[in-house]
Amino acid sequence: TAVERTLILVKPDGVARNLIGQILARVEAKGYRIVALEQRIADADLLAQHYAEHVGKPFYQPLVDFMSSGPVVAIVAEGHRVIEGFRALAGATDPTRAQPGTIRGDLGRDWGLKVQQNLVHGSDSPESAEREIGLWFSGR
Ligand code: YYY
Ligand code: MG
Repeated sequence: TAVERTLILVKPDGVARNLIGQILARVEAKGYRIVALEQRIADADLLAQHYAEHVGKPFYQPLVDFMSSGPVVAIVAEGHRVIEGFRALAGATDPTRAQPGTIRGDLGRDWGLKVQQNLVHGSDSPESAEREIGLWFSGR
């Protein structure tokens, strides 16, 4: 298999709860290499591009409001099948339903906003990964 890269975000809830290190530790412990990392506050334009597939859905505006509510950590991780592998590490979208053993399943729960506070994002395909890495790390 070929080496892939994926975009991981530690979302504002993960940063606010001081879980950056625990999340990075799981990525590293799995054997993936961290090749870029930056903490920043995402603006509406970046988030509109990042979540283009969800524009118009009922959860879109609350999602973007949440994602711009505080800093996020953007990470590029590298490894064989890292796109699929990080999605497996992250667990299901709804942290209440995510399997224990996953990032969302172990560290996440419903805090009253249903599923948007689910700690991490991971690209879902090679095409998404390339597009998202370009958005978050343009010119690097
Ligand atoms: O890829 P993943 O993050 O697991 O889920 P997506 O279906 O791409 O949705 C992106 C993001 O939107 C999700 O992490 C939480 C939020 N969301 C939501 O608030 N309500 C939903 N019904 C579905 C998704
Ligand atoms: Mg997604």
